[in-house]
Amino acid sequence: LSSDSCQNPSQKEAQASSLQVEHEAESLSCTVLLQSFQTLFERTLKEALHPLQEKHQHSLPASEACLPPVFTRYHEGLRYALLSPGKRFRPFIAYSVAQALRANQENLQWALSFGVALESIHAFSLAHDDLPCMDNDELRRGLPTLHKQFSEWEALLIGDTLQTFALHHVLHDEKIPLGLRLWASQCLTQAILGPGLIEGQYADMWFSHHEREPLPKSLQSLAWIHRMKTGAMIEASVMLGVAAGLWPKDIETHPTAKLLHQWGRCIGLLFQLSDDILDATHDTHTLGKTAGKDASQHKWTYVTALGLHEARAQQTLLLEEAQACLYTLNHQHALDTLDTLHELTTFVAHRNQ
Ligand code: GRG
Repeated sequence: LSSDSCQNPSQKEAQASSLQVEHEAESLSCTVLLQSFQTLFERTLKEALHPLQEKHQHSLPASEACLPPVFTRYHEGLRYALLSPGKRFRPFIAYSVAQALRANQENLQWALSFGVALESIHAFSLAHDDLPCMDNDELRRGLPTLHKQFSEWEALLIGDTLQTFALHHVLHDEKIPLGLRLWASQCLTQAILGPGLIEGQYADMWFSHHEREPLPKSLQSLAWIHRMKTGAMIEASVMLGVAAGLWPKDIETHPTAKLLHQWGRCIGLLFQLSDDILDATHDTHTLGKTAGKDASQHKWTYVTALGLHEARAQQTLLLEEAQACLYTLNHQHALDTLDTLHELTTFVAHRNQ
């Protein structure tokens, strides 16, 4: 019997509401940290695109006067996709993990550079996910989606660019040790191909196109799709933060890295589970993207499969599992710099956009 069962209902209620207050305070504190990170990161992200633009300017023969305006529009598209106001959550995870591992200023710069790559892959995935042949969405981050603002073929090519640019950025960052650049590139390709982002999206699309067929849909398969489609990039964000913080230690075998990876798995799944709940409970204006799409597009999500109540129960279980990883890191591995990661965990579960 858990100690819980010895409590009377009013004790339980009081405990639940004090936990809620604690969660709200942690979420709020994470929101403040995230905002100050965004200010720092926005400059890095803008600067990262410069070499790409310069490459085109310098490679064009002076006689080709008709080409510069073409590429001006292409670069506008890249900026629109990459710099539109997202939460920058994946770069924030990488940076916060590196900070929790007491990374110095140089290592934190590496984490920022990995953040550019993470955000670029993320922007590619959003641009392609919004296309008419996929989720067919018109609103993203409170703005017209990339293909609405530009066109379908432009959104496709800009998405392609952003995916390759992510790896280009990491591989060419000479401030990062070469071995770490290679490790980071492998980590990113694994998040995409792992199986990862693309297979997760493929399975998700398959089920939304075959919703009438009697397919064996277990909760385990749903968790797998969520883990691949959304979780893989969040796990990669954690591991890139670990690499920036621990390099040149062996990341594959380091006990702290293993526990942080486990935490990353939990928050990755939690992020998508919260997204399922937000889609069903919040309006389009708050989300900055079309609400209620999972039900209207027959998506297979925790909410459509289990109902809102059970989805919330699963959310609580995952939140506890994620926090348990951090407690172990703190108590068994004497890592005492985990406040932000605790706050970040609660934020993932209780975010409202
Ligand atoms: C097209 C290969 C390919 C993959 C698409 C990203 C994705 C896979 C699908 C998007 C569908 C979706 C909304 C999934 C929910 C989780 C998620 C990735 C939400 C968007 O991420 P946020 O909340 O967005 O971090 P911002 O705008 O803040 O960057």
